Amino acid sequence: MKFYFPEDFLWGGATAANQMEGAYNEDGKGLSVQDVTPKGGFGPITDEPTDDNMKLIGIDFYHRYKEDIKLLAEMGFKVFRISIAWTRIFPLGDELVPNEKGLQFYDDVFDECLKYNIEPLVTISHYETPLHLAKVYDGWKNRKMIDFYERYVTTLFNRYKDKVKYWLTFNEINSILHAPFMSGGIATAKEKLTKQDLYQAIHHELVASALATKIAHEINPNMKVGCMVLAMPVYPMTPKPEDMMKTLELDRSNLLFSDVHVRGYYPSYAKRLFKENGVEIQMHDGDEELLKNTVDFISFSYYMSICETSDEIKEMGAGNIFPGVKNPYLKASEWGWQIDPIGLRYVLNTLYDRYQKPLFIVENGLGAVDELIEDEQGNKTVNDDYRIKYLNDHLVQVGEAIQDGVEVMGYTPWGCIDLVSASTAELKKRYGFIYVDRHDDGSGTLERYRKKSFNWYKEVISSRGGNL
Ligand code: BGP
Repeated sequence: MKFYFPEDFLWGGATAANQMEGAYNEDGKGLSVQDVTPKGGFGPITDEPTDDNMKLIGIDFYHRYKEDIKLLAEMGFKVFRISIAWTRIFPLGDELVPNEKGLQFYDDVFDECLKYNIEPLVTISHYETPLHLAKVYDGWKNRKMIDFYERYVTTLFNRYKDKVKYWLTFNEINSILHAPFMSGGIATAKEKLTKQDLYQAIHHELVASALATKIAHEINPNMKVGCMVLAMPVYPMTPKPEDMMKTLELDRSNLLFSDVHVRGYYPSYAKRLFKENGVEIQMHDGDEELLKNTVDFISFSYYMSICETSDEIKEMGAGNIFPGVKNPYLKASEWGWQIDPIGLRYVLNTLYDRYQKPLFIVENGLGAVDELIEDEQGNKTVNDDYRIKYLNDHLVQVGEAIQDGVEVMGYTPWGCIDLVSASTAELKKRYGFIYVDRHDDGSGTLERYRKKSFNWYKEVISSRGGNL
């Protein structure tokens, strides 16, 4: 591609605390919903942490962050997306005084990033609701969560106002539709959760997100706050008008979240969606006013696209958090996620057409099984050409979208260093440029090794995508 990405393009990678930090009970950290879901976001819940939960040790980033950030700096990272574990700051979630050791840990991590001129991009809540809030309050179903979140974000913004410029309020906020416990700390079983309770919980999160944006801007007007949505373009299976309409409806069930974040009010189509599902949002005085605190940018994850049909479904495909009808024109990853680089250009264009706001691709990547081998010089590495191809093809489409006129702030592929999978809770499914020697049976040295893609990405960054 004869094209250079903008000089100020934020190249980097993305991670989340619960999938990499480990140290689940160190320095005053409380338990989060992740500590009792050893089989991943959709698996059964245990009474307390069990040894088979890979997230309890993760990749031990808590103790190895200096070594890891140094490697990311070597690749030329301009930005590093991490999340803060809510339970390091407020171990239970509803107490008044934060845990100083937890706050200090992130100070140290941010200082380490800034040492290499890497901007931290911080997700405030990434599938890590304090377990106490899930058990006692039923998570975001309860309006009290807005107060706990407000205290949490105010603590973060005050503490890190001079270190962190970019913030995301909730990871993949629309995932609550499909994974209410992992995403929203809602302990009520999914099957028993009424649409009324679900959309009320969503309303609480949307108000909390707007409140966070307001507080951030008051504390430091230079801080930029974004929403974070799981983006999955939906294509009609055929040009049948019925398919087109169903596609629009499925799309809107997700767009509702960005619509409220960007426009500052519920879209007109929500009326019918709520009516047909027997939903009546309980608004408090001031909610509508609060929602007007709209985000500075829109961030999203992109892994795949899906289809929709009005006919009987022939074949469903697997998917990121929610599955979709299979597209016969696409190949899939080993986990059945359909690979669609052009879909990324499509989603960038449609979101930009809709909102005219800067977009940030904060997740993208290929989950794959990697094999550690020794190269001719005797160095351990992984020949991950499949990953290079996936990322290269997607970045070409980002370049196309920029040339289409879309304002793209940056690109942080998921799991830039191997970490535990959110859906399967395994380390078998890897995304990184850096291999971590840890395996699902608990074995491994936790040593880090540069994969082939490490050098490829380093070159992409230094050439500003000129060689894609
Ligand atoms: C997104 C989550 C991440 C991450 C990613 C890959 O939904 O925001 O936390 O894990 O998907 O998914 P998985 O780990 O299931 O392969």
